[in-house]
Amino acid sequence: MTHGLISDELIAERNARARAALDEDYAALGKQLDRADIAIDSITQSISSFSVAVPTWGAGRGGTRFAKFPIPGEPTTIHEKLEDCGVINQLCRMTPRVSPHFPWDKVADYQALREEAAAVGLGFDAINSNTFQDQPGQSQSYASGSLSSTSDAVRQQAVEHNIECIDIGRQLGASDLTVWVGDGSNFPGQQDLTRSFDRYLEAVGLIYAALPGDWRLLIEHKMFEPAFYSSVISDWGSSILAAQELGPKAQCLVDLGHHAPNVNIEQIVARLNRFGKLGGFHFNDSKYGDDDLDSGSINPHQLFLIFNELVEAERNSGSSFRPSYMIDQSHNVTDPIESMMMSADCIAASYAKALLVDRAALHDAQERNDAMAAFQALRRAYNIDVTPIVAKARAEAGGAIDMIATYRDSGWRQRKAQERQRVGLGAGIV
Ligand SMILES: [Mn+2]
Repeated sequence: MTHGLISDELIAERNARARAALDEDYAALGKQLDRADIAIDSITQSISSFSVAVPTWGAGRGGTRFAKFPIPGEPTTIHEKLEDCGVINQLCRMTPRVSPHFPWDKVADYQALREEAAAVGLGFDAINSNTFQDQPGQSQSYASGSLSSTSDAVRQQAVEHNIECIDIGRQLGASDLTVWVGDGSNFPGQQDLTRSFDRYLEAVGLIYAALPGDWRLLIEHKMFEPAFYSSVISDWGSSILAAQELGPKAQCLVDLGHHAPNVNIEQIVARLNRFGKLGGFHFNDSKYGDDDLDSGSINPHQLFLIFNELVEAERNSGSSFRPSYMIDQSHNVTDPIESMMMSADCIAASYAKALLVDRAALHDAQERNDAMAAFQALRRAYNIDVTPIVAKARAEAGGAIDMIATYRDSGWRQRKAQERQRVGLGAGIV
């Protein structure tokens, strides 16, 4: 399954060294959870079935608008990116799908690309279109917007690109199209705030009409950047209005870094789910106004509260609840493989903690308006160290108990530094 990646013998050998401590910690946690009538194995089972996609563009070092500092051995082609994503999944066993971005990941033969991904244990997740930058040979420019452009020809080009993404996605076995537009304005008065949204709705309606029956169109909002005064799809309000206008196959995608500071994101989750519009998540963290830091690195409590709502939604919605989860961060100072493994670990841990919440006690306290009891129901779960659960789920699936140590021992990046073409110095972005 994972030929050519990290040797399974190395993983087994490293795991053998860490196994006794893990078993001891897992047994101790099991006893602790027993006292609360929770069977630890049922939580481990849920974590084993949990997965989150990784983006192809996250496999390379990111940058800022000031600079990008590449590392030797970082991937530059879609083929190398698939290899690195294969390593991430091989060690963490939680990221079996890759989310590609077009035209960045364009190839001549998508059937071959699908087979290449399968050979390193991967499938494809949501397809991401790109109408926020111009490509060589493109007839129209997105300098003044794409799907909301005042120009018919620009809108048509943007629509056609998205329809091409659907076609590529069908060949790759995907079933979601994520549409994020950078459209917006930098000056008050620059753009008619109503007409730009109308033009967007009309254009995205044409993409919606081209969706195959079992596909979803995920609308990703972003408060600002690249536009700094107004964005056409700036918030979850604009997003859900568009999704409701389009129809049932259109849903909203929440990127954790795309809100105003301190916005109550868990409440947005509850609202979107209530109206069947919670389509997916892009996980990252932010301290100020960015959307780039590693998931849970700044505010793990927020991540837990979000998963608390997701678990509520899961219980209330049954099989219709299938949000598309993806890690969307920019790794400027770390090896992207290490960041994505640890982010997947942190996301799964937040999910595990949310599964530990005593929901009967929580709901009872809520009905009785006992604020402290309700808060304690959450706090008790949040305070539990679930590390052994996530590590156990990973190890049972063949992953590494100590992911970073195993990865560093493997010498993967050093080996790739010999084999891969060095990344040139260049501008930042993404
Ligand atoms: Mn995103």
